[in-house]
Amino acid sequence: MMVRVKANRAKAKLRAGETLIGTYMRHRDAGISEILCYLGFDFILFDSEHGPIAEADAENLARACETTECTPIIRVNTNMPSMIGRNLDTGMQGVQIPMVNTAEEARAAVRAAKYQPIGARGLAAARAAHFGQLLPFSYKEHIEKSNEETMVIVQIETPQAIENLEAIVEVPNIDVIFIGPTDLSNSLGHPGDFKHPDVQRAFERITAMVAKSDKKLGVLAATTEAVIDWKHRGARYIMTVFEAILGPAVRNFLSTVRQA
Ligand code: 3PY
Ligand code: MG
Repeated sequence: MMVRVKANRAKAKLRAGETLIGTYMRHRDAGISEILCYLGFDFILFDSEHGPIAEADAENLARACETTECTPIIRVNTNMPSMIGRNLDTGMQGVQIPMVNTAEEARAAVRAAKYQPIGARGLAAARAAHFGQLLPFSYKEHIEKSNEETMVIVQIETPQAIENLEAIVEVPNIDVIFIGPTDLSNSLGHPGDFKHPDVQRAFERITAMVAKSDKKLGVLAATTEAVIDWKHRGARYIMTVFEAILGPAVRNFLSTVRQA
């Protein structure tokens, strides 16, 4: 049978209670992403919030992930239906939305990412629907499978979001509540100081509230120690940064061979 909407392996693993290890990706080159998929990351978060990735890139980056079962997720720069729909149309299997501060904003993200009857995502025979070329083509099947497989991840990055978190975690059809530690520490007045007691208290509050809900906890963790720490604290969607892994490995390699 022809594969239509691709199964979202990351979503299946999350549902099974497993911990996902993914990487952040700001580069537009599909070859680098393809290599990261072969290396075994569960997902790649393609960034069009802080990186130059646009929709035309997203199509090729989704294709790169289709070489394996690695799940491609796009981080959009605004919580707008046109932005979210256009990016999901490329074949991305999830959308991550920065700075979600209220339950209404969380509901808006879901509405944009899901077709009716859950949401109001615009329908078209886009790349995500194989350009309508896999016959017999069925919008009904595309809608049902996309609604099942598409992940929605909302980022908690401000004190306002923490204040509203009890209501945000109640919003249906969100898979992951994601702590953005950089922006969160910044909005708390301690930019980059993740160890500051105010920041740690905020992390603990979010972690406890997500643990009581049916959502999974996500976070950015850039070092081996931070990934392990967050895994033990209950995070199930951990986004690392491949350059942070590559940097020490390359520096160590160069210093070893130069000294030999
Ligand atoms: C943050 O740390 O602010 C993030 O958005 C993580 O990607
Ligand atoms: Mg952020």
